[in-house]
Amino acid sequence: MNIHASLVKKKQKGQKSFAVLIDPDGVDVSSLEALIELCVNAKVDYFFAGGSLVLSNHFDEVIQQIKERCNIPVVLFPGSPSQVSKYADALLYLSLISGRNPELLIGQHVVSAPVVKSSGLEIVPTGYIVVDGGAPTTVSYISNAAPVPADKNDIAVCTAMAGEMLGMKLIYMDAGSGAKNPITDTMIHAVSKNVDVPVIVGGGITDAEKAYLNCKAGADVIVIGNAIEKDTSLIEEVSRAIHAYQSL
Ligand code: 1GP
Repeated sequence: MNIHASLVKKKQKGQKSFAVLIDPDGVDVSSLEALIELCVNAKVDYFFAGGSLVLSNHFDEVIQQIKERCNIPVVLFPGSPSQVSKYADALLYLSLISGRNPELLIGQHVVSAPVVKSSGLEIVPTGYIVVDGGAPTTVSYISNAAPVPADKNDIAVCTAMAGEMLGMKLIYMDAGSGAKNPITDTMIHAVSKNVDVPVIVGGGITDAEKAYLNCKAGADVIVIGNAIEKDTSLIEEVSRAIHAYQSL
């Protein structure tokens, strides 16, 4: 299955997707089975896997466990080149286009290119736009790059447009893991109406209503990590809200 093609097809049909973010470092391998079952029952569309820090070495193991237990595609959302696992289905090949740190725009890509290419994964070039979430997040600290100010919709729009014209196949707008303020609906709307590629939105989303409103504003994929780690009952509610949305 081609992940990018499926996202484009869903966008054409106005269907929205729900991605549950698993930080292989944050997840307890023994509790993974229950989490996977909840996601399967709730019809979660994708697992995203990755994190800003590498605190353990069970990245491959977590991906393998997911693949063995369900058919939900696993998409790598790597915080560093070490988070490449051949067991996943696809890799978001992120370039931090909102920042001016050459390492995250192209440097790390050069260093890891042979490994990424030989992984056999579907590689999806993704313009990664970090938006100020109201307090420093791990991604804003680690990236050593200023995020887009939360109220500067025009900067986010121009960044996304430039990313699309450079050939990026997805735009990922992220307020950062556990962001105090998620990205505003007005910014999501402004970006999504100015690019044709699917738009992924994440960072600080904690309830079904916000997920639904983000879809209404133009997000094609909603990503939630932290809130689910705290309360897994959200999976069902959020999934229902996202899938209930069907644009005209
Ligand atoms: C972070 O977009 C993701 O990169 C998800 O953020 O953990 O806050 O849901 P949360």
